[in-house]
Amino acid sequence: MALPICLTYIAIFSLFVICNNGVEAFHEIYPDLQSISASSVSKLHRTGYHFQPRRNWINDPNGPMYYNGVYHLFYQYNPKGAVWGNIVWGHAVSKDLINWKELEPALYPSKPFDKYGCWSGSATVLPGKGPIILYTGVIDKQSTEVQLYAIPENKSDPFLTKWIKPDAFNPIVVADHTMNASVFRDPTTAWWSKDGHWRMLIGGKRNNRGMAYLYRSKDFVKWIQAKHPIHSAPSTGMWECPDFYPVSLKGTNGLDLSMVGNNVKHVLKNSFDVTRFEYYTVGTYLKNKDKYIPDNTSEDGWGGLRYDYGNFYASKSFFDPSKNRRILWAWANESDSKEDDVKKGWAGIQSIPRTVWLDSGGRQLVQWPVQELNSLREKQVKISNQKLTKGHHIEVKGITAAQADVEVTFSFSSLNKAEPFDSRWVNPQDLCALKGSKVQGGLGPFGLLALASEKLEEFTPIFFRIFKAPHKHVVLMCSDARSSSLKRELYKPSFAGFVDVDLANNKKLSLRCLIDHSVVESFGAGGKTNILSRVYPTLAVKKKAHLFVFNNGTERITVENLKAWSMKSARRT
Ligand code: DQQ
Repeated sequence: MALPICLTYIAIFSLFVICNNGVEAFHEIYPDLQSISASSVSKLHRTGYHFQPRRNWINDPNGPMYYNGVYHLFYQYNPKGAVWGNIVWGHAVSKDLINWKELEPALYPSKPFDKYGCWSGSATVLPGKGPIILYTGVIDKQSTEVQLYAIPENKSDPFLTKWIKPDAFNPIVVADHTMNASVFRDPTTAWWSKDGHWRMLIGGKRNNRGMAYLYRSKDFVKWIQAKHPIHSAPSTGMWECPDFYPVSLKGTNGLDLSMVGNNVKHVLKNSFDVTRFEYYTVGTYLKNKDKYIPDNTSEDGWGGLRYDYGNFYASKSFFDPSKNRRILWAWANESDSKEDDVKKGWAGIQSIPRTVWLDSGGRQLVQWPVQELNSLREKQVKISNQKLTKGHHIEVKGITAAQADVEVTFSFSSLNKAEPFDSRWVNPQDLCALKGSKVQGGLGPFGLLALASEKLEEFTPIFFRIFKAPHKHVVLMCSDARSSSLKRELYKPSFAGFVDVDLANNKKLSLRCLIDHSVVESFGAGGKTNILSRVYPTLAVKKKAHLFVFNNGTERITVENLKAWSMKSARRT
């Protein structure tokens, strides 16, 4: 992918440029709005089954964990308003990752070392000892960040409602004189090694080099910085919310963080503060050297792999020992304007928790909504073997199209009509903007029109388009918000990613879309390329929302099998 334009400008002109990708992932500071709570909360675009608190602002998922039969989700939360500020750790618990009970905030500024905010962090369950939270505290207005620990007041409380920040040893890590303490945050879950040490990472930057600093401890409270960061990369800016974990080369099971061995690779993900998109690599953890070396199968930087090519930031994963899986969460940030966030009294949601594993090719990850989500499926409709010629769309009738789950497999008999691929098309998002769903093609565009109004004044197309490059086919997947709403003051990007599939042997592409009022969360080719879009339709709302399948390419497409379900709302207490 090309360097974002704003970065190029910085490099060339050394100017200060605000690199805003348009999303509210930047949690800009609006002092006058931070503590204004809406008198009522607008329900119109609130989600039915994606997690969001009852009101106000939410951002990063924090410290997700499974402990004593209960899933815990903490999250960055403003208890007083619908913009970022007054940050505490909101807390919700669940038995199934879908139905949630909201509790009082677990961490809130109460000590000199977190007076200006309890920022992101992680939880580690210590065998025989229970969970410990590591998080970032902000100690002053200059945003000096220190790392802190907190423990449950009562480990037998099934919901771990109250947390204590012991004065002894806190802060457990502070930036040394060579570091910039205002870009030093977001400790990871710690892993244990046979040399008797716990290890964890903290995100940062040196000059413009993104850093994942490594720390070691024998007792979890006295931490020593390793000589080198576990990994760093030039020109990537501040690395927020690092996540580092093992993945199995065999099968889809997740692994506990401390797992090493022959059939294990590692993943390092960082959230790049400059554009608020995140990137990961698959690689090798040299534990004796305390180093992580990314494989050369993908770029280590701006052209790298992404979990999701849409509104998806500050993600965090955890190992679920009850089902031997690794689960990934992220903040699905806003595309609505801050004025409307304030009016509606809320902003931000969480993605659906996704199971994540290494693809059999070993080059990339695969993600899929946790199986528990299927418990919300109710009325089902099906379409089988339906031919779609150029310019046709067919309505999927009989479900609640504003709150639905759709799985579809498309097939085609030939690749001959694929359009030529221009090697200058390195940025999928630009290509999607150029070749949107209305631009007629050869093989594609075909896919779904979600949250569509009856006469298609509004719709969010999620679709594939296939190109022919000299030695391979290039598959583009788009989730294009440009026509999603008649409302103007919205962020409406043409999110897109390429899909690494071999179509020569299997002329099929599958798509799953989770549609939930103001979110369309899509999984292409079984979860190889994923895109979450936040959209705010004005006509295609509630019962007035429709769902269509479409083809706008000259090659005839077959909807081999489509299943769509109305989704019940998740229980929120
Ligand atoms: N959000 C937190 C920080 C983190 C950022 C503050 C990422 O700890 O770096 O709310 O969105």
